[in-house]
Amino acid sequence: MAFDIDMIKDVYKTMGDRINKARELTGKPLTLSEKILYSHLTEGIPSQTFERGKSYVDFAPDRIALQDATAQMALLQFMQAGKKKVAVPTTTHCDHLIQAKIGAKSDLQNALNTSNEVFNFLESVSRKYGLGFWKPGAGIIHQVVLENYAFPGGMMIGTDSHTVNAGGLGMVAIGVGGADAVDVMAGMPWELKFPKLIGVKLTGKLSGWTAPKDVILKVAGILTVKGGTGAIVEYFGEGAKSMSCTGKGTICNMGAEIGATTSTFGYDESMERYLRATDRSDVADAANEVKEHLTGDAEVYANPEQYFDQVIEINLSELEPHINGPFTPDLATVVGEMNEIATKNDWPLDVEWGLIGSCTNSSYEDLSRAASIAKQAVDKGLETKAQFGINPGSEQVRFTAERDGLLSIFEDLDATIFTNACGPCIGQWARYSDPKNAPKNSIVHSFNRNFAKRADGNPNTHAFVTSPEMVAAIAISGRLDFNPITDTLTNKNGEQVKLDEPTGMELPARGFDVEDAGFIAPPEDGSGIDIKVNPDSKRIQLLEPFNPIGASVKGAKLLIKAKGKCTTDHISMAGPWLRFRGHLDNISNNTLTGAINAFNDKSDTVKNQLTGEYGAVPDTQRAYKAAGVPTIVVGDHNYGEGSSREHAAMQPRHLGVIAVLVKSFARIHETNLKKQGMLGLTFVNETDYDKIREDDTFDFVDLADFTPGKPLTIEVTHADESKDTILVNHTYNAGQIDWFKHGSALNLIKKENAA
Ligand code: MIC
Ligand code: SF4
Repeated sequence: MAFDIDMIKDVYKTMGDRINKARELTGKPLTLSEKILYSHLTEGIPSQTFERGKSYVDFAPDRIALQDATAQMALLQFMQAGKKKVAVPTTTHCDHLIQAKIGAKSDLQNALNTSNEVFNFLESVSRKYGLGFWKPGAGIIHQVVLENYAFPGGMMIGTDSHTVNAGGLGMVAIGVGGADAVDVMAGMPWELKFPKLIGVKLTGKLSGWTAPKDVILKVAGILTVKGGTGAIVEYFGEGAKSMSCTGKGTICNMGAEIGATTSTFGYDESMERYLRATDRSDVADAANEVKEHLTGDAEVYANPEQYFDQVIEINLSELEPHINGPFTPDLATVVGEMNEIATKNDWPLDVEWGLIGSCTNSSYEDLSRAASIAKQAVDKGLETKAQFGINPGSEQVRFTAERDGLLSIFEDLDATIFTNACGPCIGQWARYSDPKNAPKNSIVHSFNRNFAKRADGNPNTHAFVTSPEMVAAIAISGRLDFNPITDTLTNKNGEQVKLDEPTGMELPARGFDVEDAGFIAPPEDGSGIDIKVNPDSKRIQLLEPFNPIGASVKGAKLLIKAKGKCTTDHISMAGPWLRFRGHLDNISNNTLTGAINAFNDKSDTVKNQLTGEYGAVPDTQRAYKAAGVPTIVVGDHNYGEGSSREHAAMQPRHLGVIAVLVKSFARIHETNLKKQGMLGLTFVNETDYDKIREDDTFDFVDLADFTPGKPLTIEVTHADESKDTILVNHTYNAGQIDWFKHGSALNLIKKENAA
């Protein structure tokens, strides 16, 4: 039986009327995305239509998920909101704070030893405010959500960019910063700009070595890391129906890597099978009754060009296996072309590690397909050249895979089975003792992100993203350019052998099983629970409200002009810093340390305009703060790409940065800046980026007249006294300007609650 089945039934009860009304108002057939959006308006039955890419809309999501690394800040903020209980079903998942080093058992124990303070904090806050709690080892948030909470036609938000994974079960599931989650936990509407719609028509059928992962690796190659920004990607067509539900989850998951707001698929038999296999026949039965509302209208799928802003068509029968990378997930290479491209670019061809797992590819089906390749290696007398690591997605998957002998196949190849957690995917991989000076090498994995230093902290690691079965094949061969479709390998007896195509099981033939899934339900009434935070704690710090920046900003200095890719990993690195996610002042010591200074091409070395000396970014910024000098950060395109972590906004805010001025933003990061009462601005003329010099001073000329839709003016004074006046755009609506005026969105909630 499913969690919160009554809530799900309520959603289905009201859906039909809302969708019919939306169809009437828009005067056209509807995509699935529109059906879900229009049936989740705060106002209930829609009374108006919205303009895609323009209108800000208030939504009422059905549920929320938090993961340990972001939950700390989200819950610290929620504790200030003055509420007794969360207003919608919410869960906390402990998955990011677990290192991958020796193997599941000792790594989990080590995580408990080192992060118990944080886990205890999260558990007691969850109990107090009525959140379900998934303990360390229970699994990766998005797999656990897919297995337990996602439901077709639902809308959820989560404080992690890969919340979008739940689109595999037909949801509109969106990654947000903690402050957005706090709004919904506090019973307020959740605001989002009505997304644009990209339709992806899938024809044909996957076969052989091609996997669902290749669909999204191909789409990433087409759309690039920012091509999906502000849009929902809706997949449809015969090819979509022919894929498993968890395969669809993989595709939606990596929609985060193209900047998409989310991705989704219409309800079909694969989803029904998955719901029944995961003990949710009640959801499947309820969904079957409202089936027509859980997929796009037939007219839309018959003439997609008329209804989507952009349409892409992919023939699965012709799709080839891909390997994307290094350093960015959209650099797509077809497996057979890797030799030429890698040689040309001097990417190491020897592969040292193959890692299978992450929220993207850690389902039972994924493990079974990869295991079918691993088994051949054993049977055909092959020795693996690279090392192997496996992170199962959840305890349910792990337990079942162990029962069915899949894990022992990997162990026969000396694979390390890591904890059911994020592990290497989030830099929690203790691979080197001195990662900064580690050698150039290649690894392949089935994760979603491969930014520099992400997995192991080594800037020289070239990480490539591919399907789990291809990871297995490449790890066995030890070569990045191995093409299992054409190439042979030499076995122990000196014979040439070929790997057969992978085979797998969509769902376990004997059903899923688990002894302790790792869930702790909250008590009915948690109001008596006392949350204690030690004021000397290095890990958790209660939050102080931010002071408003005010309408008069003069004499601001440039902290850094970042050049090229500046992801949230560059702004607030994960890995070893994850341990400070609940302590704003401590984690602020990593602020922008990964960003490349446009004036010297170095990271973490910027000029302090007060002394003329060069120093680390956090130290320099603290010096400005101590001197009471405001600062701004300048950046390139898609600034803040990557994750939902609001630390990337809160840290600069805490240290006294007042504005971030860039060529363009990633969606979640832009909202996070707004929520924390900062200025997130974009150049009206991108070339003005080139006018910014190292010794510049900035006066905000018309901030007192901060109005929706009206650009702001900044006067830039250079060191030689010459001046440039530059115009900057913003996307603040009236409510968001109010957050700015109050110092943060949370300050406003508190004020409204107190009134
Ligand atoms: C990631 O994949 O980068 C993370 C870690 O899951 C982040 C969230 C975080 O920074 O905690 C994400 O994707 O949102
Ligand atoms: Fe965890 Fe990696 Fe997924 Fe982020 S992308 S939730 S770090 S497994």
